[in-house]
Amino acid sequence: MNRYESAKEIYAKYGVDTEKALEALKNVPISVHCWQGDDVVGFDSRETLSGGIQTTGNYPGKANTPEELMADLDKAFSLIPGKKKLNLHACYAIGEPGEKIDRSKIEPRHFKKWVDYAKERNMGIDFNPTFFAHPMVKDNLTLSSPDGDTRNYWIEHGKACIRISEYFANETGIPCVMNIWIPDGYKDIPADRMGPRARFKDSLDKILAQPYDKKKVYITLESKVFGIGLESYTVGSGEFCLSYSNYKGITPLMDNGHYHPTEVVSDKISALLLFNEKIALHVTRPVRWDSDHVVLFDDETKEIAKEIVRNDALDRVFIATDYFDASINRISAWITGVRNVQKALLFALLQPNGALKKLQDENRLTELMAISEELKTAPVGDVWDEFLRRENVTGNYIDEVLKYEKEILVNR
Ligand code: RNT
Ligand code: ZN
Repeated sequence: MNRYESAKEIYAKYGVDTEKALEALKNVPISVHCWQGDDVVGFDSRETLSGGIQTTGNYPGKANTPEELMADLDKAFSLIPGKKKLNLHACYAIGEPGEKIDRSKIEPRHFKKWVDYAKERNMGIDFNPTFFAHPMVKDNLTLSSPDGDTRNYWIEHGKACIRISEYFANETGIPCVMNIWIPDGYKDIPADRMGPRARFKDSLDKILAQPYDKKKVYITLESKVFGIGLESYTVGSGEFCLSYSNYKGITPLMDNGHYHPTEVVSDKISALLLFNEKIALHVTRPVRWDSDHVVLFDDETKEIAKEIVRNDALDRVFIATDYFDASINRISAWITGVRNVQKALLFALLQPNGALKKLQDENRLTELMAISEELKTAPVGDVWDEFLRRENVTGNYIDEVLKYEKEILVNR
């Protein structure tokens, strides 16, 4: 008997059907963030990263051109099983040679090459306006700035991004998730907390006045607790963003690096699912702070996956990765992180979720603990290997990545 057949039998004893789990996993799209490939630089303004986020490390081989980033994404995608979506930021606009791209006036044509790329690979595209690393960010503020010209510039950017998101959906035939995150905040204690939030609210209202097809574009709003250099006050806080999403009927997005260190997103998912048709996630790994480390197969990632699976919400949660590590091979970073999200989902799909719920409801908590612990060492790895085999993807990706590094990356 091979290892998969043996794992299948072991899981069957718990009442879990591994075939069903594999079938479900292969249909879950993971939106892969393009910005791991070039340390969140992009191709338009090419300013150093700002907005309270930072990449650290200078591992060789980062992508400098659209062609390089596409090639690197291809390498990563070839080593990631399952369904993928491409997650782009507006700063990855591609202009004509010599063209100076104005973010408030970006157009679908600036993303034509990305559309061709996605179509050739049968992928959908998700999108993000880029409200950072740009000369029009004034005093760390964008949509909440007291300066009307600054606000208007970024409102126009937001509206342009909705039009581009709709273009992505039309071209690929797959809905586009457009996520709004702004860095706005203050390093030190502000005198007015309401003013910036009121202006942010008004700016968002103006962006959302752009007509769009709600079946094609899902607009999400991402909250945050603090940024580097913006420690005391964040305009788009948890309460602001969740309230705003509900007020306008858009989708809340939770990034698991954006909460106080002992607060967990896994506990928030059920609450949001009760009040939102869809929710969105940025899966990352915060180490002591919002450090955006590569996602591992760790407890919180598994717990997030369990909450999605056991609440039967695989088609209600938009799952995207969001991290940027410049200290290791960036292609390996992509593969490791995305695979771990998928592996966590598989782990969750291999739990006897109904039976475990029943134990809780019958207050048989001793058994619940014992079985849950046993399941941690059940042969999930053998089922994962079977998934890779069926998807025609090698388990040992590091050899391929290092070969690519030697042949391509170090020569950049
Ligand atoms: C920043 C947010 C945001 C960014 C990306 C690049 O803290 O997490 O999602 O990481 O938009
Ligand atoms: Zn994020």
